[in-house]
Amino acid sequence: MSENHINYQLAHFVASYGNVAKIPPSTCPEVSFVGRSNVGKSSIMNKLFNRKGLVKVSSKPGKTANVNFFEADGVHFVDLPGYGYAQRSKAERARWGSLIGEFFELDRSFNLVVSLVDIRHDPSKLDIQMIDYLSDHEFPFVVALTKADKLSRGKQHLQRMAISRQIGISAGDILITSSSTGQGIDDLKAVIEAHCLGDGEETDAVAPEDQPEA
Ligand SMILES: Nc1nc2c(ncn2[C@@H]2O[C@H](COP(=O)(O)OP(=O)(O)O)[C@@H](O)[C@H]2O)c(=O)[nH]1
Ligand SMILES: [Mg+2]
Repeated sequence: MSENHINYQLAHFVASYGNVAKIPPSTCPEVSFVGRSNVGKSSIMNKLFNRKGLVKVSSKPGKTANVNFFEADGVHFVDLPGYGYAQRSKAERARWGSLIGEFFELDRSFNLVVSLVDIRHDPSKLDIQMIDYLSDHEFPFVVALTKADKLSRGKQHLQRMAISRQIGISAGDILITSSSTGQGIDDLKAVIEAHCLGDGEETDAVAPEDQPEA
């Protein structure tokens, strides 16, 4: 990994876990992807990696029930199971809840969580809950609206404003993306790189030498 860029060409599958307790401790920066089933998580990861079939894309929602780890150039990309698929049984929903809950309770390198929301619809109750959870627990996260190619440019910006109000995140902090056209993918890469590369210190953190003497 160079100082400023992740070489996504190096992307490869690492491992799949159905049980959070089996996930080994973080060994590098991690970017995880959350969102409802079918929102476009796998597609956006493939677009980042520029590899069509690396992350399985399903036309049938609700297929990813595992936590899947990919690696590119010393950064882990984590495909988390999707939520909110209506046809799911109560037991499957409960399994999702404990899997995601346990994952975010792990002591890991949560450099960035990418929270995906379909640009065409109002955020669901579960989208709002997910974003509130990330925000309340102070995870570094970015909201990326998916499938922007389905709307005109004008509608995209109107939807971003509407969604911004509903989730309580300023519109300027919400990315507009499309895995079909590549719109917003470079912006997403820039956010990922800002959170994963460099010396690992937050830009607004007080460096040890700047701290007042005790
Ligand atoms: N038009 C359009 N379709 C998309 C886009 N991203 C994903 N899809 C489609 O949405 C469906 C679900 O995508 P997938 O990546 O598997 O969603 P996941 O369940 O969140 O991983 C598939 O049929 C994709 O082809 C996009 O940016 N534009
Ligand atoms: Mg998927």
